[in-house]
Amino acid sequence: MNTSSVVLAQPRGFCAGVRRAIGIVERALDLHGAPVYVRKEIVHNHHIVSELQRRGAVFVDSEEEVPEGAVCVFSAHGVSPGVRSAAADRQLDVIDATCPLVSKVHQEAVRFARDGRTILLVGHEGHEEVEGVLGEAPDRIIVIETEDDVRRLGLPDDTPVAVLTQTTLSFDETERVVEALRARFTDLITPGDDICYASQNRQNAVKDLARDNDLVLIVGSHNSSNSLRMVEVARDHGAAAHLVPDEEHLDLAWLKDVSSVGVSAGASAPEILVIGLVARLAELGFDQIGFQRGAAEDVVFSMPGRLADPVTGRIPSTPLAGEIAPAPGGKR
Ligand code: 2E7
Ligand code: F3S
Repeated sequence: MNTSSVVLAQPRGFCAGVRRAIGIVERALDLHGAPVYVRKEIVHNHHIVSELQRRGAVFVDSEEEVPEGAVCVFSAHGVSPGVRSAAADRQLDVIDATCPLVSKVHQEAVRFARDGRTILLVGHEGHEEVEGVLGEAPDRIIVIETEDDVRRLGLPDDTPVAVLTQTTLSFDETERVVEALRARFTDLITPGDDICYASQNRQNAVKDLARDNDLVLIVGSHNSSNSLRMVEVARDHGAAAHLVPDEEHLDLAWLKDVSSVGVSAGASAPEILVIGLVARLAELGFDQIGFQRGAAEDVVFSMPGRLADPVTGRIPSTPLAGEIAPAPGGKR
């Protein structure tokens, strides 16, 4: 008898910032009608982007591409002050979907720069979140990624520094970089909690999945930093692991000699894609489905007051996972 199994991670998938960001675009479409312009991908997931496009969102790379005076949503990853002022110059009607946990890092950057510290921002150069924070104090922020970067920093060891990080990094890897910084700099401060609750919880769940299963599959798009980190965490903890944008990208060669598959999803990946992958695995004989016992998440971020109902003044609640983005062609 075939006893191949699948275990679903808990928690997995949408975080509070993603639910809020997608809800903001949906609400803006309801209030203003199409088109609603969105600067950059609202979250890094191809399925979400195409579903919102189908409903009338227009995704642009720059605020300069948005017609003057039009509604423009800023993505969950945040923007630099330069982008905000360019949008104001074009008199755009801005709705900000920046995750509140990213806004907190912006505020820290402003505060440390004002205090005269050099800010070492641990993160991936070119990622939108890093670009946004960097823009808060471009002359005072240096982006670093690895322990080697720490060694290469051309700063005196007694430079007053502050350490901030991208919110979606690998917790363990970042600890190593921060330790190297602590070992080198004599006047260093770090708030230390920039990696968000959702990244930490998903990574912790993936560690257990990797210990208990031969293979770990992470549902997420290729530009999703937190999803990529989950793949790395699984590999670091002994499992073969792959990123799977959707079930069509499942490579059957990965399943050779595998009897148990752990499945999780990045913070921007909708549950519908997880269901599709699990259904495909079941067709292939992985039909014993189990669930990890993991922490329930109850974090909810409120929607901007700007999206209140014009008649009742009520601010809509943030949509729950599963209410968002049905399968292509599905009904709401
Ligand atoms: C915003 C932030 O959209 P994502 O895949 O983004 P990353 O940063 O992981 O590429 O996931 C949700 C999200 C995570 N972080 C949104 Cl700052
Ligand atoms: Fe925010 Fe973390 Fe999600 S930074 S958008 S809660 S992955």
